[in-house]
Amino acid sequence: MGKFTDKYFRMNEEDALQYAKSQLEFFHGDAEITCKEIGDGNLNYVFKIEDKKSNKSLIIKQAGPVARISDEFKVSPDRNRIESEILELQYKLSEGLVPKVYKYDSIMNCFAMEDLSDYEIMRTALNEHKKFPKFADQITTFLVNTLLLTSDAVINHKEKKELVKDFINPELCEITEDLVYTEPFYDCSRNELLPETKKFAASNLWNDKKLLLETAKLKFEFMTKAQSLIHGDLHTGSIFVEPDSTKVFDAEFAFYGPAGYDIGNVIANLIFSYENAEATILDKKEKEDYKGWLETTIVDIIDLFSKKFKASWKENVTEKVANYDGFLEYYLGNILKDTSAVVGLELARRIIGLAHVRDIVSIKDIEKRIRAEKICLLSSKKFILDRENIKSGVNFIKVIKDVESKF
Ligand code: SR1
Ligand code: MG
Repeated sequence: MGKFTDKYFRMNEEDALQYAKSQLEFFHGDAEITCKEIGDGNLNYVFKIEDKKSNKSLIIKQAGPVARISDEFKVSPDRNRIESEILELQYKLSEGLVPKVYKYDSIMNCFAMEDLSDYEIMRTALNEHKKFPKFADQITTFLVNTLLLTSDAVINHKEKKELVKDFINPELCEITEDLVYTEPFYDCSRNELLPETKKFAASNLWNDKKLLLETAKLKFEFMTKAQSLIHGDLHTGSIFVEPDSTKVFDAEFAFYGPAGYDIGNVIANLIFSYENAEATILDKKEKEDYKGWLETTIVDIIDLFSKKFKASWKENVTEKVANYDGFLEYYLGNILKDTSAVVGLELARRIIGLAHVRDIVSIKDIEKRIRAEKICLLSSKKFILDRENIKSGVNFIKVIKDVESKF
């Protein structure tokens, strides 16, 4: 029985190094490889294995039986299979806008993939106020291809149901159902928020019965709307960027859910960068310039998504009734409505709930941080309640600008 072929155990750096040597046909026999654990996410362990001699490197990602952030979350290591399989599928659908997977190992619950160390995590880069002019174009190609081409409008319905089965992901979905759709909307003991923000959340969100009813409807839609094979956690910490290139990773929350969930996550996390820029860039011109780029990016993502979605629909739809007059507009309109709602949910949960974002918590000036948090919370409410009317890029950005002008 081999060390890695018998029974699962959680690897340390030395184990991962041995694993790469003995289980992966990637490095030459004379390679001098090193290993470093570089994971900083909430759930997994990520090892970078490098051979300085040949300059070759790869990443091994291993899932543990509980979340890294807290033992409270018991999460099946099967998420590692889900992630490696969806990355392979998305690689084909999106023409390489995700890292290449080399091997999945169902015993060690790990997979080896392309090392993207030349890239930066997008959240970190945005908080350093860097611009990525091609991002809107690249991410909308990823979104349209992965969301439309996995839907009933395009693929055979029996094949689609097989995919629904393969990507059933109850534990990770439960995390989202709790952390995104439930806990931010009451005084939950797991929430973590500043006392002043808590008062604001209580009077503006927790006491608003109309808002609570909408969040209940949205939670049930998330649980029941098997529309597209979604990434499920598409925030800017799940995206690698280079000046000219974008790669989406960390897809372990993938399942068949509402398409708007992914688009909404991208937009909400750009709004966090926008509020980071508002609070931390002191020079007026520089601030206007950077916020201007983020505005354009948000507007372009919504409008380019709609444009590319319509074009791909005309080219790829196979379902007869989907071609009836008016159906495309109805279908896309619903995705945009869901997008707006998810922008609202993500804005609230990252301020109130357990999992925060560095864009906001790194704002050192406490008054500015509280202002940013209040802007996110009031905008959250608008994105949820007015979702029926928020359909174009300009509509999305107007919500933020209107709320910002009140503070
Ligand atoms: C327990 S996991 C907390 C959060 O981290 C992940 O990236 C997801 O966003 C999840 O909600
Ligand atoms: Mg993640």
